[in-house]
Amino acid sequence: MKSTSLFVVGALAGLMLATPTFAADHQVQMVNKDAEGRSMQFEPAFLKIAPGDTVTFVPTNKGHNAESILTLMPEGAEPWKGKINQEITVTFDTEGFYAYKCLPHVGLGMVGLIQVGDAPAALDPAEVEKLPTRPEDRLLDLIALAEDSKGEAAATQ
Ligand SMILES: [Cu+2]
Repeated sequence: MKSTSLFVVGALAGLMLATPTFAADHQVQMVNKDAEGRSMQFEPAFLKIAPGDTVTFVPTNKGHNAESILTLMPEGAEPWKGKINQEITVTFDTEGFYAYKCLPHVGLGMVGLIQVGDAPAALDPAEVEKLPTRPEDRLLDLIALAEDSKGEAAATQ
C-alpha cells in the first residue's frame, strides 16, 4: 500500500511539472529618460523571461522603435522590427539572449537585452565589440546584470 501511494504522489508531481504554465506578457517602455535619469532608454533594459512569453514594447515617449540586432540573437530565432512609435508584441520561443536596439538612438546607447530561459550567455563578444562605444558599454552592463541574476548558479559553473 505504502509504495503504491508513493507512486501516485510521484506521478502527480510529474504531471504538475509537465503542465504548461500560461505565457506571461512583459512590458518594456521606450522612454526619453529612465527612472535613473539616463537619456533614451528601454525600461526595463534587461528582462529575463520564460520560453513562450511575450514582450510588448510600448512607445511611452515618441520617436523610438524596438528591433533585433541580427548578430546578437540565438541562431534560428525570428528577428523583429518595430516601426517608430509602434507598439509591438514579440513572442520569444527560442532560449538564449536577444539584444535589440532603437534605430534612431542606438548610437546614444539605446539598447536592451532579453534572456529567454536559463541558457548560458551566448552573445558573441566579437559582435558586441562591433557596436559603437555607448551601446557596447550599455550592453556590457546589461550582460553583467544577467550574470548577476543567475546568482549562486553562476558561481558553480
Ligand atoms: Cu529611441
